[in-house]
Amino acid sequence: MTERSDIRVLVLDDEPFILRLMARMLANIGFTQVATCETAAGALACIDAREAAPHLILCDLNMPEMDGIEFLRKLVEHRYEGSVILVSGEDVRALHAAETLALAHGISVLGALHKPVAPQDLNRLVSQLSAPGRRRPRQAAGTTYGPERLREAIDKGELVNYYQPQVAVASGELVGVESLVRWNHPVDGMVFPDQFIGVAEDHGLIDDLTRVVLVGALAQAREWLAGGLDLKVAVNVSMQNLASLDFPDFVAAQTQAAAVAPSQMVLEVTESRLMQDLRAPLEILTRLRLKRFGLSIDDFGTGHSSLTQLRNMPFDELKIDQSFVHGAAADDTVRAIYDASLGLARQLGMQTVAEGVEDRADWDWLRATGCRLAQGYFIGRPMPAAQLSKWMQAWRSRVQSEQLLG
Ligand code: G
Ligand code: G
Ligand code: MN
Repeated sequence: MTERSDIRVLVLDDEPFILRLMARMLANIGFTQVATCETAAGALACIDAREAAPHLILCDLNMPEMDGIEFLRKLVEHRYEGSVILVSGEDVRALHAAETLALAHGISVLGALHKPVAPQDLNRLVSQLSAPGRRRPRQAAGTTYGPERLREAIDKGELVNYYQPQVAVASGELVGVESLVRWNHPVDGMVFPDQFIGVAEDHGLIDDLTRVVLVGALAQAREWLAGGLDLKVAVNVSMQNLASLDFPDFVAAQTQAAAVAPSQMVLEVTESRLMQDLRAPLEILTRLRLKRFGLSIDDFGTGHSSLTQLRNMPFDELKIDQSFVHGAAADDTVRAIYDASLGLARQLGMQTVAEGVEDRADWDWLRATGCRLAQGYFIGRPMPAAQLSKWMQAWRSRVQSEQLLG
């Protein structure tokens, strides 16, 4: 489906004036098969005419009778397989909420347009129709693995650490890495943590998993030190790890055995579910802090990584979640949350890391706002340790050639 003249478009809006306007705009950019509809019920009838069903629907949100939100749900019930663009005069946050909802429904949403619609914005969104790899909702785990198989993987050493660089925004220098575990599955290939961390947490395997990751990260830190690379190494710690009171002693003993300074290690904590009894996590984190380990509050602003945690737990680093970093420069809401998080960290004397730096605009935004560390695909993807020195060379030359330091 590459030619615009082959694409059946349906415009749904209760205003006949808007329908005429949008139809003309679509015709101007090459769409010849454009139908219009004043009611959601009428649009659903078009979808039910299977062979003539539209490939793309431009949908208004605010309509009498059935509104656009209800229409989105009906689209799923009517097994609509095409794409959707949301169009509304509502404020951008309402439009964004509707877009999120549509994605959660599994609908292929090309984006949202604010009224009055600018022709170039419409053109930009529809150009994704023929582009490969257009946005799809993030799928939940495809395969899930049973606890027995995961147990075996842990014991057999099938888990490997990948490392994602963290660089200083001011100097571009590599400061540290985050360890991100992968399962090198002999049959299925590379399995990502979303598909097994939850299983480990639910079946009492997370302590052993974290220990394997930590020991691997420490060995790697030692190897880098021996090669003259003094890097901070972060490890993700599940809140469930903070239920075993011997955790700090284990961490301290392993760190000492690897001849790594505690201050070189960072433990990133996310609270994925609410903890009832805070005594154990508080004891554990406070002891780790006293031993000079770095403690980072991960995914800040999401889930239960909240203000309450900031108040109670002795964190010395705040990682701004990627959803408040990527696109911050261009989105008022995202920017407000990013600014607030950064300000909070500063007032509390915490280090700041922004994750999810995906493009040059994100990078420039961090430079303008003075976040200390940056992590994300724009800088480097998670990689096996052996690739780090190659990446460092490439990054250094990019810093020069792309003038990343201004
Ligand atoms: O790269 P990525 O797909 O690796 O990681 C997905 C999620 O899995 C992230 O939320 C990350 O924090 C988590 N994760 C990655 N490695 C580990 C780990 O070793 N332990 C825990 N508890 N979570 C991890
Ligand atoms: O531990 P945490 O939940 O912060 O895990 C980081 C997750 O984000 C990992 O899954 C990692 O692979 C992923 N990630 C790292 N850099 C980027 C990025 O620039 N964009 C996006 N979307 N994800 C990233
Ligand atoms: Mn993390």
